[in-house]
Amino acid sequence: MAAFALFGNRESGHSYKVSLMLALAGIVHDYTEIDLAQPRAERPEPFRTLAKYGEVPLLLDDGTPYVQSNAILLHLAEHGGVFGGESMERLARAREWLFWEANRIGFSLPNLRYGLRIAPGGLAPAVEALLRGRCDADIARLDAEFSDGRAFILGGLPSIADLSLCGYMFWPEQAGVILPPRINAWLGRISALPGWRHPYAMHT
Ligand SMILES: N[C@@H](CCC(=O)N[C@@H](CS)C(=O)NCC(=O)O)C(=O)O
Repeated sequence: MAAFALFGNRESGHSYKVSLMLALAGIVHDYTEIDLAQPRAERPEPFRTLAKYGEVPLLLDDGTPYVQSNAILLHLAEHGGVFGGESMERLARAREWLFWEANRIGFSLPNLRYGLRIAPGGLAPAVEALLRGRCDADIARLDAEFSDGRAFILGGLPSIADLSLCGYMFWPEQAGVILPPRINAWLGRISALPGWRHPYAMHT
C-alpha cells in the first residue's frame, strides 16, 4: 500500500487540485473514486468516518487524514518543500491566494458549473446572475495578475496557488465561461508541466 491514499471524484475540481499536485510532484498514491450520488451515510469506509465534512477530497498521509483541498495542498507543499514550499516567503504568498480562491473563484465558478450542469432544475435566474457577475469579476482579477507577463502566479515557477486556482478552469464551457487569452496562456503553461493530465484523464 502506498503512503498516500486519495479519495476523490472525477467531476470535482477540488479533488482535481490535489490529484494534480500529486501527479506533478510525482507522489505515488492509491486512488479511490467516491460516488457523490450515493447518500453520505452509505459511502464506503474509511471515507465515511475520516472525511469529517463529508466531502472529497480526503488524503491519507501514512494513515493520517487531511481534508479541504487547499489545506491538503499546503500540507503537501510544506512537507515536500515543493510548489511553494521552497521558502516561508513563497508559502506566505501562496497561502494568500488559497484563501482568496476559497472565497472567490473556487466558489463562483464551481457553483455556476454545478448549477448549469448538475443541480436538479438548474439555477434560478437571479442566482445565476449573481454567480456569473461574481465569476466574471474573479476572472478579471486573476487576469490582471498576468499583466506583468509572469508565467505563474508566484513568478517563474509553479506553486500550489496555480494548482488551486486552476481547479475548475479546464472545464470553462461547462460553466458557460469564456476565459481571456492571458488566462488561457497560463493554463497552457500548467498543462505543459511534466505529469499534467486533464481532470477527466487523471485517473483513467
Ligand atoms: N472546501 C472544500 C470543498 C469540497 C467540496 O465541495 N467537495 C464536494 C465535491 S466538489 C463534495 O464532496 N460534496 C459532498 C457531497 O456532494 O456530498 C474543499 O476545498 O475541499
